[in-house]
Formats: sequence, structure tokens, C-alpha cells
Amino acid sequence: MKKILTLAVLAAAVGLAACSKKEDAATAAKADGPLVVRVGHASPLTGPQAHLGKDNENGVRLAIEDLNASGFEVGGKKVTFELISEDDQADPRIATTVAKKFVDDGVNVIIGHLNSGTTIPSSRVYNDAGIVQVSPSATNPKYTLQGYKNAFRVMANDVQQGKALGEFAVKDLGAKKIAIIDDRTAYGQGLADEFEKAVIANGGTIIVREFTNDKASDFTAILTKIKGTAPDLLFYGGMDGQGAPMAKQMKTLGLTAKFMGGDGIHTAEFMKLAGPAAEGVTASLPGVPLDSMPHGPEFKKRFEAKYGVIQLYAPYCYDAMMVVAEAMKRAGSVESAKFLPEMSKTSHDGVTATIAFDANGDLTSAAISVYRVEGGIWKLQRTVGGPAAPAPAATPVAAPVK
Ligand code: ABU
Repeated sequence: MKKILTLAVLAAAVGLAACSKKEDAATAAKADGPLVVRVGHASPLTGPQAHLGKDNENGVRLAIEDLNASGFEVGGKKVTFELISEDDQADPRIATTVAKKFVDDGVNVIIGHLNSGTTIPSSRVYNDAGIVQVSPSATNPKYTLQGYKNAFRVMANDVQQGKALGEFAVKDLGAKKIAIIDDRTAYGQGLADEFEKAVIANGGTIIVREFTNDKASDFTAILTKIKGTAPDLLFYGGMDGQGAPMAKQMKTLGLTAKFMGGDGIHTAEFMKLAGPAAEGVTASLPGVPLDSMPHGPEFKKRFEAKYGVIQLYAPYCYDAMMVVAEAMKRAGSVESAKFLPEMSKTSHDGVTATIAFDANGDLTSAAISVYRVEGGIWKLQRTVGGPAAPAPAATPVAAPVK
């Protein structure tokens, strides 16, 4: 027994030595070379959300390029940031596998994942490994309510978003009888739940609630059933890959209800896929319009010159990376355990807002903007919360309606 214990202790010691070697390799460096910081990024890089995943990846990439070009130093030592990007296919199980790989690779920080359905399960893996995670786009409130001290988010959540949309549907659009479809993802279902609460709180009625999935493309059966209930408005909790064909099929079926969704449909891709059926659609987006963001116009110009039109979350990804880099600088360390305490002291003058975190890792001041497609562009209707509301402006992410 004693021998077995001795062997076990020896094996553990060898394992620890191997771990420490991996960390050394990951973060440091030859004595005279720069520190190498591994940044793990995960999003769907294939499939129906690939355009959003690439947008996120390029947001992080631009931040890394800027940091590396600036001669960024931590603890008096030059740092080279290295992007390790993985495709989680928007699938919770694949995301968990990706998360374990990142831990094995000894990444210093995670910027991701894109979806709530992948961010929430992977956050447990990062928490267990003590790695700081900043999601630029997962809006389900649960992510930051799990008690994980290492989990942060740089945009408003779906409690705020659902409230703004529900109120707008009833009060501004005058909808009384409302139908809901969601895609049964953590995001789609969660946002639809918050929207439903807000509709009821504002005196509206949910007359029918249906669901689909995040791979579907034919909604004829559900829409036909909903048409029979004659709603004033149909809300969709899900992404643009389903929202756009849904908007088109509503027109084909003669379902004249107003159509509304959350940030998942507020994309240039939605405009392209929905075509003329996009006209009149309402959707929200956390934050103020890009043109009204502190450094939005400058970011847009630089990003689009390199990577093409911004789909949705690229500015938030850029900010997430910069917040982390600043925390590393203040801590004088690129190790999560050392710079984590600095994350809660963040006051970052970002592209999207001045970023500071509350005790849960959510933004202390988060705005939501509601838009409507008018003349082929997403036109701002209202901004609630966050800093002072900007003057109405058209968002530049819109593609022309063909
Ligand atoms: N915020 C909408 C898309 C990402 C998510 O699943 O939360």
C-alpha cells in the first residue's frame, strides 16, 4: 500500500512538473524574448452562424494586432499575444471539448464563446481551471449568475434586452395579441421568456407560443398555425439564419403580424437573406449604435478595411481583449490567477462604451437599442439604459434590401 502511495505521489509530482512546464512554455519565453500570451477564442466558424463566428474572431484578431504593434509590455517585459481560435459549431458538447483543449493548451485567457448555449457549459471548465473568460456576445443572464468569479461579459444581458423589446412591442408598436417562437437554445428560449414577462407586465397577451430549432429552415407549419390566431406581432427568439427565412415565409403565407427579434437577427446577413421581407422588422441590440459609440466610427473604418462589413459583435470582441490586456498590465502578470483581481477594477474607455464590471461580472451600465428596418437600413427607434441616449441614427451594418 505504502509503495502504491509513493508511486502515486511521484506520478502526481511528475504531472505537476509537466503542467508547470506547459505553463512556462505558454507564457514565457526565452529569457531575452517576449512573453507569449495565448488567447483562446471560440465561436461557430462553420455552419449557419459562421459569418458571426468569423466576425467575433476578427474582432479579437484586430485587438491582438493592435496590441502587438504597440509594443505592449507587462511587468516591464514585451508581450506577444497569440490567437488560438477554435470552431465550437454553436454546439454545447463541442464547446466543452474545445474548452478542455484550451485548458490543455495552457491558454492565458478566453474571449468567447459566441453563443449562450456554448458559453454557459464551457464556463464551468474555465472556472475549474482558474482561467479568466470574457464573453463578448452571450447574453443569457445565467452565464454570470453561476458564482464564477472568473466570468465576465461586455454587453447587456437578455433580462435587459427582453424587457426593452416587450415594452416596445406593447407600448410603441401597439401590439396586444402576441405570438412567440423560439429556437430552444439557451439564448433563444431565454430571451423569449424575458420578452414574454415584459409583454405581460405592460398589459399585452401571449396568445400562442411555439418552438423550432437552430438548424430549421421551413417554418410553414408553425406559421400557418400562428396565422390562425391572428396575432398583432410575432416575436422570434433565435438567430438570423432562421429569422430571415421566417420573415420571408410570413409574407408568402400572408401572415401580416409585425415581426420582431433580438440581437440574433440584427445583422447585415439578416438583411441579405430576408430581402424585401426585412422591411418593417424590429430588433434590438445591446449597446448604443456603432456610430454613437465612443470610438465606433474609427473602429468601423479600420475593421472594415481589413475584414469587411461588421456583422454584429466584432467591436465587443475588440473591447473584451483590450480589457484583459489592461488588467494584465495593472497586475504585472499574464497569468489568470494574478490578473483576475484586476478585472473587477476595470474602467476601460472602449469602442463600445466605458466598461466596468459589477460583482457578477456584468456591465455596471448597459444600454439596449431598438431598431426597425426602414428603407433597407436598421433605423434606431430608441435607446434605453447605459449612458446618455444618442440622437437617432441609422446603423452602418445594414445591407441594402434587394
Ligand atoms: N446574444 C445573441 C447571440 C449569442 C447568444 O447565444 O447569446
